[in-house]
Amino acid sequence: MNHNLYKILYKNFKSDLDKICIEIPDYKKISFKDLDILSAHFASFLYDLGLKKGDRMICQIDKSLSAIGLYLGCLRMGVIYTPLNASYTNDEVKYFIQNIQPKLFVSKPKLNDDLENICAKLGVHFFKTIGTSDSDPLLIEILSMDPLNIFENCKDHDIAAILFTSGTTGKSKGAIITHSNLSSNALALREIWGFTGEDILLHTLPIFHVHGLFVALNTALLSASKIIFLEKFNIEDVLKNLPKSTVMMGVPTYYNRLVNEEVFGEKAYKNMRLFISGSAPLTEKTFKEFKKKTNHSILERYGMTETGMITSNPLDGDRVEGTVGFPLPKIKIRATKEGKILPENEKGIIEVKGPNVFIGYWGMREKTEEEFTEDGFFITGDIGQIDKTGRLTLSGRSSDMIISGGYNIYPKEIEIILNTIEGIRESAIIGVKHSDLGESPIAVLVRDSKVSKISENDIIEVLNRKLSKFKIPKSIIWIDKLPINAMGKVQKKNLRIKYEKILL
Ligand code: MLC
Ligand code: AMP
Repeated sequence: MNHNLYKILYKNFKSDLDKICIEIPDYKKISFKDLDILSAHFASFLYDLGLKKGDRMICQIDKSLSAIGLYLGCLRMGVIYTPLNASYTNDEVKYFIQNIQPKLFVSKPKLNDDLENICAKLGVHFFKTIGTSDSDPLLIEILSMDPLNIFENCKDHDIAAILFTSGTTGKSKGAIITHSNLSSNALALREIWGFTGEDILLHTLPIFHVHGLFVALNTALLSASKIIFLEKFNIEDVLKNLPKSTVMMGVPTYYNRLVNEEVFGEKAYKNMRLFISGSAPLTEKTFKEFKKKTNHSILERYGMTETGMITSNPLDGDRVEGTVGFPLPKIKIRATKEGKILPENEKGIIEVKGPNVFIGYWGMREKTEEEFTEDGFFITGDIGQIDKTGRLTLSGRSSDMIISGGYNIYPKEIEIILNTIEGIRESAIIGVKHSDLGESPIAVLVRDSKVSKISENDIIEVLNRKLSKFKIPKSIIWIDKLPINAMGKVQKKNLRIKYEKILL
C-alpha cells in the first residue's frame, strides 16, 4: 500500500475537484483541481532538479499559494519538506542547513546575497528564490513545466518532513515526521472535530509550524473543506472573513485579540460552528470572556511538533476551561514521575504513544533515545494530570521554555549569546506574563564591573543580529547577583515570581 500523504489527501478530495479549495480574499480562488495541478508543477520542478525520495529541501518563504504548492509537491515526490520561520536570521538558518544538509534551499526573494553564499559554502546544490506574486519569475518557470502527476511510493515510516523545535541546550532538533504520522493525525482530527466538505476554515496561522501547516491544512484538505487563506492574523481581515467561515484555528493570542475587539459581534460569528485553540495555554479568563461574548466555548487541544495533536476537548460534550481534553483515537497518554506511572489526578510528566509520534531527531540518536521510554512512550516534558475520565489538565513544563504568541523560545539560546557580550557577567532569561502574547522573555543580567558599562541598546543590537525578532527580550533588568541554589543552579522560579507582572 502507498502511504504517500498527498495520495491520501487526493483520494479524499478527488470527488470535489471543481469545488473551491482555497480563497485568497480580493485576490483569487482556486479549485481542488487547480491545487492538484499546482502541486504537480512543483513536483516537476523538484524532479527537474534531480531531487528524489529522501532528499531534503529547506524553504524559508512567505505564506502563499506557491508555499502550499511546494509543500504538496514535496509530498508527491517523497522529498523531505523542511519549512523555516520566515523571520529566522542567517545565523539561525546556517545551523539548520548544517544539520540536515538539504539539496535545495528555497528562499523568499533575497534581500542580499548572504544566504546564497552560505548555501554555496555549505554544499547546498541548488538555491532558488520565490515570492508571493503571480508574476514571480520562478513561479512562471515552474508553471511552464509539464505537470508531473506523481504519487511516489511511500511506506508508512517514510519521512514526509523535518520540523525544527528548539532544544533545552540551545540547539534546535529536527523532528522527523513520517507520512503516516501526518495522515493518522489528520484522519483523527477530521473525525473528532467533525470536519466536512461543507466547512470553511479561516486560515490565518503561519505555515512553517505544525499548527498552520499540518493541523489546519492537512485536516481541511483531507475533508475537502474550503480554506480562506489570509497572509497573517490581522484583526481587520479576520473580522471581514469570519462571517464567511465555519471553523477557525488559532493560538490563544488570536482569541485574546478578538474578544477585546469592540466590533467583534454576532454578525462576525453567525456562521461559525467551531473555534479551536492550541500551541499555548488558553487562559480561563479568555475562555470565559469569549463564551460570555459569543456563546461559543473555544475548543482547546494540545500538541507538539514531535507528536502532532495529542489530546482535544470534545466537539460534543463538555469543553472544560483550563483542560486540554482527551487523547485522540489510537493515542495513549500517561503521567509519570521518576519513571513510575502515576495514578489518576497526580501531577507528573506527560508521556505519549501512538501512530502520531515522530521517529526521532535528525542526526541525534542519543537525544532521541533520551526522550523515549523503554516501552516506546515519548516524554513530552509537559507537566499535567489525568483524571479518572481520561481528561488531561496541563500545569506547566519541566523545562524553562517560554511560549510567546505561540512561538517557542528557549532561554539557553539567548543566554549563550548574552554571556559572550563584554560587560555582562551572568544572564538569566525568564518568561513573564504578557497580556497579548501570553508570555514574553525578559533578561535578568549581572554586570561585569571590570568592564565599562554596556548600554541596553548595544545588547539588543547584538541579539538582533543573531536571533529572530520574537526571541528578543522585552525588558532588561540589572541585579547584583542571580539567585542560585546549593548546586549552583540559577533559581529561575524565584526570578519568575519576582518579575511576573513587570510587563503587565
Ligand atoms: C511577531 N512578533 C512577535 C511574535 N510575532 N514577538 C513575540 N512573539 C510573537 N509570537 C514580533 C515581530 O518580530 C515584530 O517585531 C513585531 O512583533 C510585529 O510583527 P507582526 O508579525 O506584525 O506581529 P503580530 O501580527 O502581532 O504577530 C503576533 C502573532 C503571530 C501572535 C499574531 O506571532 C502568530 O501568528 N503566531 C502564531 C505562532 C504559531 O503558529 N505557533 C504554532 C507553533 S506549533 P518588530 O520588532 O519588527 O516590531 C505548536 C504545536 C501546537 O506549538 O500544539 O500547535
Ligand atoms: P512546539 O515545540 O512548538 O511544537 O510546542 C509544543 C508545546 O506547546 C507543548 O509541549 C506544550 O508545552 C505547548 N502547548 C501546545 N498546546 C498547548 C495547550 N493547549 N496548552 C498548553 N500548552 C500547549
